[in-house]
Amino acid sequence: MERIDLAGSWTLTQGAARCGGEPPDDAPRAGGSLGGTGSPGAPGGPLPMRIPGDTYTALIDSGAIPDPYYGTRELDTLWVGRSDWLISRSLTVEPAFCDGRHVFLYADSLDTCAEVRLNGTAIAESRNMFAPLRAELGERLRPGENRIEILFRSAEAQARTLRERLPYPLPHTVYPVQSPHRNLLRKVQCHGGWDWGPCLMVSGVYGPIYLGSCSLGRIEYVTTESRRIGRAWQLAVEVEYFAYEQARVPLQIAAGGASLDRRVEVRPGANRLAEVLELPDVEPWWPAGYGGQPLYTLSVAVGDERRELEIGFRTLDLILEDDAAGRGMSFVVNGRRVFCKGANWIPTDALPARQTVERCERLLADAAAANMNMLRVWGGGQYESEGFYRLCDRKGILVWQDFMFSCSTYPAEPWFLDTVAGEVSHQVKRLKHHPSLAIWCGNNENLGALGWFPETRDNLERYRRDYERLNDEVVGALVRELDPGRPWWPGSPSAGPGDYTDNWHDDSKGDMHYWSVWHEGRSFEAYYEVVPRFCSEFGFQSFPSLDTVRRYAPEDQWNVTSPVMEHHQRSPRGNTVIVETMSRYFRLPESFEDFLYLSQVQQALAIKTAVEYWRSSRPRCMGALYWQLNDLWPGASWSSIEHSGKWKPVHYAARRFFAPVHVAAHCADGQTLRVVGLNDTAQARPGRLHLRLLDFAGHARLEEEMAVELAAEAATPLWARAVRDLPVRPEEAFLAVRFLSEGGGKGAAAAVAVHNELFLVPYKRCALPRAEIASRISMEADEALIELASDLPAFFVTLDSGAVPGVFTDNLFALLPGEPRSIRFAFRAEPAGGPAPERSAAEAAASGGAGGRSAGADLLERLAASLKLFHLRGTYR
Ligand code: BMA
Repeated sequence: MERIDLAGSWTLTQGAARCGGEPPDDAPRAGGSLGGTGSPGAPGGPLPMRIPGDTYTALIDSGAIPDPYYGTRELDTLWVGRSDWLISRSLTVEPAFCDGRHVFLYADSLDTCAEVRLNGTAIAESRNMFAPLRAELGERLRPGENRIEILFRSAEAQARTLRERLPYPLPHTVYPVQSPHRNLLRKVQCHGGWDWGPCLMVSGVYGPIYLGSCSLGRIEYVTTESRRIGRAWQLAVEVEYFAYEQARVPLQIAAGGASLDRRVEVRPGANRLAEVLELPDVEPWWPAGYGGQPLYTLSVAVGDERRELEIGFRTLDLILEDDAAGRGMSFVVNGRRVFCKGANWIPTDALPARQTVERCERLLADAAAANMNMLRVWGGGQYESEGFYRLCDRKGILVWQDFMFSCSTYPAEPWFLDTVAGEVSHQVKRLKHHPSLAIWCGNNENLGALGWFPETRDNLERYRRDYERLNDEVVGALVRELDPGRPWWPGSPSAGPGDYTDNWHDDSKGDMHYWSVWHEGRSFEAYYEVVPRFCSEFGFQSFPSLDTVRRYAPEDQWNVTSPVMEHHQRSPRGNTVIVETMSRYFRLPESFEDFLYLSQVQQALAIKTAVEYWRSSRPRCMGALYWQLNDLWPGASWSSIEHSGKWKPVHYAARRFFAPVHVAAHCADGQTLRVVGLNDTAQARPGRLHLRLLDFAGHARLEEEMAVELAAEAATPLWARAVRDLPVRPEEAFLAVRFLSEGGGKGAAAAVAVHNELFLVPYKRCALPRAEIASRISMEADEALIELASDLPAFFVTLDSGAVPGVFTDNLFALLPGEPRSIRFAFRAEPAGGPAPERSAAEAAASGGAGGRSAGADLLERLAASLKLFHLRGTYR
């Protein structure tokens, strides 16, 4: 096949003018300091636009609208989503491209209500951004100059029209800034606003777009299924080949040292060419922490058409087993039960043009660095790019893949079911070969949503039937048909296939979304009241660090209840919950920056409490995915990584509480202190456990050291003591846990050194002394070395590098007298594609190079100038 790639420069025109519509009522106004930049209004003439790309980004790049992430400017740009937009370009076609050949247009991710014209003639329409468009062009493509145009009708306007045609209302969750009836569109649901994101109703093209020319036909999909037979593997390969004519063509398939070469008969239309290869000698693929990720190239050729895929070999089963507590839920890979540890993934940016490969790769590397082995691609976002899944394959990150439906009712009429069927079959065929893809899941919280709205509660049977039609009879049925070897899960949360009970508060079976801490305002101790079989969502919000706040709020807004800070908080009770929790556990800070920091400490404590307790309950609990890994704009949210890429303290904590070998401590019943060894590896870990009850002057009031063994793939109770038997009052001391295990042995395990602390009462009740922390910073190789020592116990010690991007070797730790710590800081550039940070000229100069000196000295100077150190205090004066 030959291609003319249509990526690159196009022009963008506001569609209203072109289509004879009226300009929108709320076209941009000139704004004040927080709002618009004083831009003159809707763009007059055509503007340049990069494809792949989106309308908002093109308008921002041309200066026609301000960056919507700053201040409250988002509100000044809502008109963009209410307009129609036309993109166009010319292209030159050589005669040989068309002569005697079959020509077509392919466009992936047309967002969303798109009409395509070639040389003024309508050639295709698309209404679903999750299914590609393939249009045969025939004579309409001519040698020489051609013009292609795509008109994007306002998705919001289309949704309103669809709403008017519905026989009965289809309610969806409502967010502070939102686009109504988004559930009627096959468009990324969170484009229309969410409880952590803006409403930016973008349109554009986000995937490949090209003209293809072929002599006989084209490969549309290559899918695989592998089966283990003893030590060998059987690889079933299916090639979907679209032929224009009947013919006999050569078919070649090769993978892992096996190959076949034969001639096959194809007929006009779609052909399924199915073959099986036997591979005697391939290494299995494992999730991270369980083994390597060997990948093999599969090459397929039909006629002169070729396709290559990277594939891996593993068995994966979802085991649902009845037991004393109900029914277990665990993933078993190559025969080993995997405790799934990770987070929920949302799109990397609200503006698709800013979703760069570099940012995706950085986030996945950071997930792996925090010992995650599973990410859930959440149903209110998008099926991710090919690069995302390929990286998950390479890093050993299992993917829990939702279909893109979330928190709403959805239509069950034929027009909707048809388009969803096309979407599901495309996505399944596109992604099925990835070894990282662990499970298909119908939707996010749609079953629960049946109980959220007066309309659904009053007519539950009707909406339940609609749910079943869409979710089970279309999505589920197609998954079972097209990918029978992979687990299908009806929704998240769910009690399991065929069970329509709401699983929100049931920890006996299925996956659970445990939101009582946060949405119901319960304390962290509520995590001890449940042992989910698999917790696919639980979370706690924090504010981002000051450097991120600076990127959206001017200094006169640096107070959490200021208009801009509230605008960047989309969870309706969000700030109230953060403040209430703070008053429950801590003495209140006085400065804005301490407030941001303490919000991050309590977020880390919440997630740590849950994960350590649930891991301690293995094998009853076999998965914990917190809400949420990343942010798509800067603001308050449940993320563990800020929009800029900076790790929040909870991400450092995750690296410890998700570590394959860890030691947890809790006092779940309020009476007994327990220490539990957590070991997900296949080898038992012997080591020395050192427990101390230290008072706040740093003196040991109880000290015990013992040899212990952490059993393989298990939680091992190591020590317990009744609180009433402790030699101190609970508010006078804290427990310091140290576990050391030497490396070596079978499988050459690495040495492990765990440190963990537990307070016995809320922090605010303890008389924390004023610790003095001495620090020294120097350069060692290309990293900064920060040496820290404290005269008294200091808690939740956190280093913040300000605007200097990079990662510390540890953070959010206790610093005890006589136990200095050396922390290293690895500098790294922010990945390409983020928004231009709003900073003052002086700050920009400080984050740029000073010139004339060694790069190391320059980096060190920048870090030393921005570095801040936080820790918990009894008083902030
Ligand atoms: C969930 C998710 C999201 C939401 C989050 C925080 O239940 O599925 O829809 O953003 O909680 O409220």
